[in-house]
Amino acid sequence: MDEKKVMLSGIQPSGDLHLGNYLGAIKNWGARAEEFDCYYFMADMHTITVRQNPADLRRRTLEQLAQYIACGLDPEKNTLFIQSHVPAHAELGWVLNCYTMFGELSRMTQFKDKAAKHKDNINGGLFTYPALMAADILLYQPDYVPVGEDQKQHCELTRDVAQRFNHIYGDVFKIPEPYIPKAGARIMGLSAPESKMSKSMPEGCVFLMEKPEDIQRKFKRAVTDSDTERCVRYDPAAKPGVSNLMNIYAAVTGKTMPEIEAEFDGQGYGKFKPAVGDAVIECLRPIREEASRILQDKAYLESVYKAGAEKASYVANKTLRKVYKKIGFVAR
Ligand code: ATP
Ligand code: LTN
Repeated sequence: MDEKKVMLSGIQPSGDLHLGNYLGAIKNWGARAEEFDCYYFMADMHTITVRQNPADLRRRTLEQLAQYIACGLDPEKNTLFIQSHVPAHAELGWVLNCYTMFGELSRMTQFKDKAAKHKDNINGGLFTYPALMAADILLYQPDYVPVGEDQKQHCELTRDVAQRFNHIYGDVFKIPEPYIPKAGARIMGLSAPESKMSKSMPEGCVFLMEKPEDIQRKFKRAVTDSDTERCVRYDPAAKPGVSNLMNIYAAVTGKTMPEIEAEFDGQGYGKFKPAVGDAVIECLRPIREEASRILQDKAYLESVYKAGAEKASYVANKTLRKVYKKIGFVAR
């Protein structure tokens, strides 16, 4: 059997996926399965470090799973599961809490940011979250953990905790490397092209499940630039709004910048903006339809996350048994 390198990533079901997430990241994930043995899980246990509405959390967890499948993560080729369905995460999470230092946790910038944002709910879980994340990762002995900038510090801590543990008990954990994915398109907000498209600015953000007419409305209202030229030309410094729309158009149609400039030569923005809207609608249509179909097929969705949890549990329990033995717990 060929030994593929293992890759693992967790995704918090705390918001709806948008065009920036898709073009910048998810679009490229399907192809990874050819090279790596990939695990992806919905990090529902992490999500409750911030207060959630239970119905929304349940809906988002399933919606997000359906959307990932619709975006090309094939459940036959990837292990897709829900974190809380694999109890080993909570179990190793507790153990690693006892090998993670108060000082280390105090230095995490995400804790400081979230504590400042949710002053009325600075709970223990928010503080010890990196120990659970270390458990998420180390259970699967992955070679790589794909992460964005904001999670690098947690990955470093994971490596430190794993090394500390290995130093005491011998080689139990593989030390994972952060994996910096090839940069996808960086998509800026339609209403404010100087900042990245983000769900915190919903007016300039196109969600994957949004209705075509709502998407078109957002594109028609997209901020273009106040220069007098009013032509479709790629120049991110002088024309950030138009260049962002061109980036989006290029990403969804595969056209090059000169091709796009030629296509809209002499036409101003009135034709260009709805054309980008139409192209995005057509790109997202199959994803939205497939995600809706999957969501309605409850039996299928259940079969995916059950099979995923079963496969994940097998791998995770093997590591957990080893850890329990090393630290002196009596075998069950
Ligand atoms: P936000 O909260 O700002 O909407 P997010 O929290 O949904 O963003 P992250 O969890 O930070 O997104 O990131 C998920 C993935 O999507 C990351 O790989 C990140 O690089 C990518 N991503 C997020 N927003 C964009 C964007 N506007 N353009 C390109 N890639 C993006
Ligand atoms: N903390 C991450 C989500 C996450 C994760 C993980 C990512 C939880 N466990 C394990 C990679 C590996 C976040 O907030 N984006």
